[in-house]
Amino acid sequence: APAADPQAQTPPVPSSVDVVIVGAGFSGMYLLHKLRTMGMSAVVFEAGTDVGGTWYWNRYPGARVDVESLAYSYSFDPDLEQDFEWQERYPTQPEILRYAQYVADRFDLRKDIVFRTRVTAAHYGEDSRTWQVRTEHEDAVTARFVVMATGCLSSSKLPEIPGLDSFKGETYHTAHWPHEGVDFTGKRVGLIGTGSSGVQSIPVIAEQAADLTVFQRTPAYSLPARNRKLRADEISEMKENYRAYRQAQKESGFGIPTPVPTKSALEVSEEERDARFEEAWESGSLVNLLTTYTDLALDQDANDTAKRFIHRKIHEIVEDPQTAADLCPEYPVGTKRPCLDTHYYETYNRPDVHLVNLQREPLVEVTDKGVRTAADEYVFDAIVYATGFDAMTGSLTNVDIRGRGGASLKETWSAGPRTYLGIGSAGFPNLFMITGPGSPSVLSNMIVSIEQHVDWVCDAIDHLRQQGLTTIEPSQQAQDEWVDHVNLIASHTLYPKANSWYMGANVPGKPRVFMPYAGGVGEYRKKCDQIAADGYPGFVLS
Ligand code: N01
Repeated sequence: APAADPQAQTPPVPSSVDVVIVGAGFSGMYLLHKLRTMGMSAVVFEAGTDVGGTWYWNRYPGARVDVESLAYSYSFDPDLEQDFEWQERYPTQPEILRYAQYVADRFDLRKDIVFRTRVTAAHYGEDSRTWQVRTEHEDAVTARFVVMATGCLSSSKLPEIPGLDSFKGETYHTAHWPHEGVDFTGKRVGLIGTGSSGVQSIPVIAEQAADLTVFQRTPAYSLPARNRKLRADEISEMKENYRAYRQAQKESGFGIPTPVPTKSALEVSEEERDARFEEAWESGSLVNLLTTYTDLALDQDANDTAKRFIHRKIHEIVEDPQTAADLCPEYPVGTKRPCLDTHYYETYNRPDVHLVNLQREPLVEVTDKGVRTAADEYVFDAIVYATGFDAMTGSLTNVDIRGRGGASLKETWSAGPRTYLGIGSAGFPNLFMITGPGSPSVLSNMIVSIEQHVDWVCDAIDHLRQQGLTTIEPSQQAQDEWVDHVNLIASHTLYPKANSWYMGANVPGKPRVFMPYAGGVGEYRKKCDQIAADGYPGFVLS
């Protein structure tokens, strides 16, 4: 069905509901649907004009997911997964947005979603045991529960250099791409940032622009996606086996079933290892590469074998030796989010594409004409910022959230996020986060982790209802132990060795804490399920 006009359907804001949901991405949409089936009232506030979250905002050229479509989709409704027809192995942003809109239509979600409305504050009243939620339009809603379904990568960031406003040409951020698209034909374009958004958009912008200059502070490890149209037989095979596949997703490490590695990268011959890496490279799957051996994420020497393999690939593809060397990362493979690309490295063989290594010539400022580095001034018609996000905490701490005693979440987290299970935080009763810091979240297939949190939160709310209770909140002790546990697991890995957004390293002044839970989706789910089955130890219920 064609997407309904969201504006026409935007409902009046109720004065009181059981649950306020912040965000109408995949988390908020499923949560709304599930709460309705439980007979609870809910309203969703969404800053955009339609559903889709990440896939609503990130419309830059070349935007795709890097988890396969048949796996990156809701599992909660067996009929939905039978009825939707995915087109590509790695669907484009428009295809995923269409899926979100299809789900919104199918479950009639929009009638409880208030679009164009950003939540600005949520304050807890200890006497009433309710939350007062306010929006940018001065709406005020009272709710028993608030769920931050705000996503891990929603709060975009620009480079911290002077002069951003002085540039006279066009500027774009990949996360706020104009809905009508951008025509770079005949233009000199500068692009800053070589994470997933940069790596995906660079080849597409290069095709169109007269000239493209890429400013790279840290190179990415990227694998060719080998994207293609899905074949009818693979779609029908998945649809026949979906229940078993979904179960395997839930038990897996990354929310994507893959064979569990059994060998160390260091116990096999170089030939055997290279053959395995080659197979992963050819497969076009990041998880295949990351799960080739048991110790890639744990041991520097093991990781170095993968690093050498990818460096060799880059040198084989990129003709100019200096450019190839500049594109080779030094941090361990996988410790910053690796990328999947379509012709990324090949793009640097074009005569009209230039790479500027900011480690040799740092950014100084944006000028009226373009970008100045320590070595040169570059003149552009357009600048694209592919400079990422204040990840995992930004969209939580940007809202004025106040819990017991008026304590602000932002201040409480000033030395790094503190949660129990990445679902709640001590001192903030009945406030839940979907895929919050301290949960597998960004180290997983997001939809698998989203569904798990939504189900867990709904079960907890239902438990309170059944027991005649009103509040649930992590105990300080359980939270402290969980934070220690999350840190301990991270400390056994190579993750802390990179300056990544997982560590908060991309935002100046942000505390350096490894934010996601690295113990795997399956293990994490078991812990959460056990806690629910045992009556929520570690949470205070009242
Ligand atoms: O953001 P990023 P992103 N001066 O933070 C550079 C998901 N995602 O939007 O690495 C100069 O990764 C920064 O340099 P450095 C995915 O989880 C998924 O690309 O900090 N450069 C980096 O190169 C991904 O990881 C998909 O040294 C500056 C880049 O900008 C996450 O979103 C697609 C700078 C930012 O890279 C974020 O990806 C897209 C400065 N001041 C996104 N500040 C898929 O599913 C930043 N940079 C495929």
